[in-house]
Amino acid sequence: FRFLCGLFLLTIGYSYGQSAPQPLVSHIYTADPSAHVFEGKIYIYPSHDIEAHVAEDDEGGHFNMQDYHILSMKHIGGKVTDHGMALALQDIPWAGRQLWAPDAATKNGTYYLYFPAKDQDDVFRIGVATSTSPSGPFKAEPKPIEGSYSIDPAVFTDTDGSSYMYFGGIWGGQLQRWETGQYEAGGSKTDLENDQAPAIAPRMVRLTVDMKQFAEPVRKIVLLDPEGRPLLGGDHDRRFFEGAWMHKYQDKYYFSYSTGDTHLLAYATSDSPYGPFTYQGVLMEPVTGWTTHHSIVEIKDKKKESKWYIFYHDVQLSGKTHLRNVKVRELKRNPDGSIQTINP
Ligand code: FUB
Repeated sequence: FRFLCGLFLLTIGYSYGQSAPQPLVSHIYTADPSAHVFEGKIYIYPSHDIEAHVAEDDEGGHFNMQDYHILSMKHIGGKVTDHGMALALQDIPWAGRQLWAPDAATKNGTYYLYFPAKDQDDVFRIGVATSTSPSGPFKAEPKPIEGSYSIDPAVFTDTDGSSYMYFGGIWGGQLQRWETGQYEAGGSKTDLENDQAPAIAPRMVRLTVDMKQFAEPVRKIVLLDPEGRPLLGGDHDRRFFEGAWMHKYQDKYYFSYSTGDTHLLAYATSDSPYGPFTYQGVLMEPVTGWTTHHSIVEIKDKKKESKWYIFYHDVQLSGKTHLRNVKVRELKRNPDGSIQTINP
């Protein structure tokens, strides 16, 4: 009996120590969390997943989201507030359907929500909406950002105040249709049919001072393997698929992303926000569900001690790929700055 009790307590203790992160909210489905610390609070800008009864396909038609809700919490593990609808599809003059993964930024007291949506021609564009509060509501600009295309904007503001947008996603995110700089319905076949060609590149661009337009031509991001060769189209474990994020740690730029059909979160580093970036490894193994998407943010606790966290999603609540729930957990590094791989 004593042995069994001991075993029981040991098991409880073990489970507690290893306790897996739980969904941050369960009253709505949320995904693609972009987290930021604004005004001393943690704000999360997620997609708001819904059951739209659209059949699953490779174009992601089943991700038919209609609005955005913003979440906040005072500290990690604290109560999560849902600030309600911050922006709805019907209030975006140019948008037709599918509000996908957003991000946010701030400058001079204005908050900017960046979001992808398909326009009236069913082509993904990236829009921007503004608010005086990090929790919204946000008012969309009448047109998408000029020259924008594809999905998953991630806006990074560097220590010198310059802001950059990293974006793109292949297949349903349509990036393969922009290889020539113009939209081509057929698009590049590199990802599935041309293994030896350099993989389709994610994109980046500096933003204008008013944060609402691109300040320069969009650039392709060069992703290299550790030997200095471009990652190839057939290298599905390492090549970019979607879900870009940028953070800076000890003067290095960390570009992280999803590998899509191999379901990994990978990262590459550079000395410049423009790259080229050298592949470093996997930061998170596959979660449940087809998609994987994250953000990485530094958060100081009450004692002003800083830790890094990864916000991500899985499908714990629904078991369905298009009905996801956001989570958070600590991101740990090795002394050389490399990121320890998380097995979720
Ligand atoms: O939420 C729709 C899409 O799924 C996102 O834009 C991708 O990053 C993937 O998470």
